[in-house]
Amino acid sequence: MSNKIEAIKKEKDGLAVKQELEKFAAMGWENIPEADRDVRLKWLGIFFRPVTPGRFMMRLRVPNGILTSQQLRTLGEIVDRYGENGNGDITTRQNIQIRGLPIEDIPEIIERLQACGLTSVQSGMDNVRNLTGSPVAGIDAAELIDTRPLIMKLQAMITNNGQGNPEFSNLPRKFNIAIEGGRDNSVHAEINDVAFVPAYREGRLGFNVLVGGFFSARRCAAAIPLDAWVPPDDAVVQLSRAILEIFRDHGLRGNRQKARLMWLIDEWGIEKFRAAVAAKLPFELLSAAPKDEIDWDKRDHLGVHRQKQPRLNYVGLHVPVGRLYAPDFYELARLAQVYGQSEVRLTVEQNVIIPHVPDAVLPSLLREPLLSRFRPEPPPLERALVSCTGAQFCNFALIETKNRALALARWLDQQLVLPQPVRIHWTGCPNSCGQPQVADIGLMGTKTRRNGETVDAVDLYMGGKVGKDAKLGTCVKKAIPCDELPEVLRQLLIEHFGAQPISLDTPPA
Ligand code: SRM
Ligand code: SF4
Repeated sequence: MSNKIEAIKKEKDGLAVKQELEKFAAMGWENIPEADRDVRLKWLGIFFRPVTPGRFMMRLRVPNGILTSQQLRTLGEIVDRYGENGNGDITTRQNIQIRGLPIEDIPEIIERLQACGLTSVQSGMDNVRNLTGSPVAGIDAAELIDTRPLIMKLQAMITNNGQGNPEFSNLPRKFNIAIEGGRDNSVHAEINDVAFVPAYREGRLGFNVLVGGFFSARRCAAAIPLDAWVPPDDAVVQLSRAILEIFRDHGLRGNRQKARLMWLIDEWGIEKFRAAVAAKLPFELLSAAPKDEIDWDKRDHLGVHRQKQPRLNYVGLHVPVGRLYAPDFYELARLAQVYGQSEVRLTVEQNVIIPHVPDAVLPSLLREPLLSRFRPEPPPLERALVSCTGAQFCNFALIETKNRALALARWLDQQLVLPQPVRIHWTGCPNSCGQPQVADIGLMGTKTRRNGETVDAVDLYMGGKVGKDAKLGTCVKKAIPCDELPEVLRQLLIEHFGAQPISLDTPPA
């Protein structure tokens, strides 16, 4: 049995469009054959957006979420050209997407990105997605393993040094990999197809391995132990390669709803799967360490924190729902250059960290005008807000998310005093890009009927736990009309999260 996407891939590999990009740019978006425009271009990270036809989105790869000031400036310059159509988002995979790009300009954009060490290759469709790692790798005082060199090696292997890797250009479906090096599971290991979490085995520090975590409209599953431990070296790359080869060669391809890794593990059983992985490795695959080292609650990395390096700090800035415009890219680049070492980190909460800020200049950084918008200490609900793209740009969306999420969080922050941040995640449809299942309160877009009319609504998720003993939340109430949400959430926060009411203003429209 096959499906439309498998047929498209069989006819011509996704990566083949690399050679045709100049031709597509010359012919204009209306004339590009549909399968190339809507599907295969995603192998280069180029997404046709039916909501804004002619204005493409580009999804980059930002391994471990690390960007330089030069890269930020280049991204700013690229989106700047497109006026009000140009913007960018920090994604839930610690990554950047930029928008508003006409196809005519994309070959030149790719050259500019390459010149500053960025690639968008194989960031969409049936490829390995952005590799997530601890956002404070190398600077976290309590770090166990620095994930940066491992992630860079893995990125080089998977993308063939950013040039595109035909070995992994035809997976049955998307594939997510995360490497955690700290104690707080900052990468959401449990929702990745493969995740490495720090663990001591017989006194040696390495990683226990989890497999099969994923979200889809059909099913959500937390990753399960592979019963494997690897040292923090090339073994991580070799094991990832072995799992990818097995997924590529044996993963289910008939029904795209059942093509993620966990479905293969279900069909084979974890023992057979493990044996197949072990048989591919040039070393003996050891059994898992008895326990992992994830023993902290998840940090959000906002505010000022001391680094492991003396007299240096990292400063986490809250970027409301991850949205960046050209001046924001420029200003972040400047702040990182003036106050740090020309580097920023992105987080899966869609925020940004400026590392390496010396004690002496910290007060001046905290007085910078950008920090009144990208605040180090925002109010508790806005602080922990995450939202997927939603209807503004995503054609799968059943509702608008980012603007609505922000307006509601801001209103609730004015209404209530919260004893601690409450993590609210919005996602515009059941694909769950905004990860409502990891949130304290998850909101998934849907439609409902009220008085004979179809209205925007959300399904309410609760019980998601992150960090130590992470657990997926579940749907507790279906189809709450969005205009009833202010009051519903207000009550929920009072009843379940210790919120105290402070005023009785009118809810946002
Ligand atoms: Fe996603 C498809 C946006 C993280 C599960 N996701 C899409 C598309 C490409 C659909 C489309 O073509 O319009 C969305 C692009 C909209 C746009 O214009 O921005 C989209 N996904 C996103 C981002 C940008 C959400 C965000 O605002 O941050 C995230 C980009 C991550 C990245 O940098 O690579 C994003 N998507 C996720 C995650 C979260 C994660 O990885 O931790 C998930 C759930 C985890 C998982 O995949 O297991 C996720 N996206 C999906 C799915 C369901 C996959 C499945 O197996 O069924 C789809 C639909 C699909 O692939 O068919 C999807
Ligand atoms: Fe689009 Fe749905 Fe993903 Fe949101 S969850 S970005 S609406 S596909």
